[in-house]
Amino acid sequence: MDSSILPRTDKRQKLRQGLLALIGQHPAGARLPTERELSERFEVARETLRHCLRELEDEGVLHRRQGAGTFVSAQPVVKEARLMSFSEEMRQRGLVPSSRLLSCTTVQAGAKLAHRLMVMPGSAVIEIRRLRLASQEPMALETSYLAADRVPGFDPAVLEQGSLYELLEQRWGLQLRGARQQIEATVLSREEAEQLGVPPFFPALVIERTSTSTTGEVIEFAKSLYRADRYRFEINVSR
Ligand code: 16G
Repeated sequence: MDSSILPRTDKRQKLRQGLLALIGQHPAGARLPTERELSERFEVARETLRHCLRELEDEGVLHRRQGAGTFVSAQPVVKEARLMSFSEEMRQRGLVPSSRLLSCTTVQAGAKLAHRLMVMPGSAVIEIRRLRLASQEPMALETSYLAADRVPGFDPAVLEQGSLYELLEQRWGLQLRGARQQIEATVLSREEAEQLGVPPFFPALVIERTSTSTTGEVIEFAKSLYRADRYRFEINVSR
């Protein structure tokens, strides 16, 4: 469909999504193409483009410097309270999710882990450590634990590219229904900071998530360390 015949709001929405996707491909501080180039690329009038850029500027996604251009801001990613995978969450924000598999081993559940996963102490648990990236930038270090007998034949190689939640669903039909989460502030160790590309003792958010399937089984216990400068947790509350 020719974008010029789209109703105005659809056109704006499409432009906004296109700009967010473009911004997601650039690191913080990168300069975006000029207004002329952007309006040609997205086939919109300069005024429509400016309006959208102003909105994104107000939201802290980008900033403009007089005479110098438009730059990508290091805005924290806002987390919503719907149970989402890292991949879904980043995509929703126009960022490209990816992972680096750091290790995958089978360990014996100690009392605490066994309690969390609702398995017998000493039973086999798969421990997966991943560096999670958003548009190539390190965002979180994530350790996931899965009871080995709930995921027979688990092959970590697929996680280099894909999503754990998708794998759980597609391979073993495990649908996640909800999770209990705990969030705490911390500082990163030297090693963690190095993996996340920040100085030692940099602040971070520790999020622990215990996820349950639609049949009531605990599927995953995960501990994620999110860079505090790139991630913000936000929930809506009502009374
Ligand atoms: C989120 C979950 C994590 C889960 C991952 C799956 C938190 C704190 N943690 O990062 O438990 O393993 O999503 O993401 O939200 P994936 O499907 O993209 O691999």
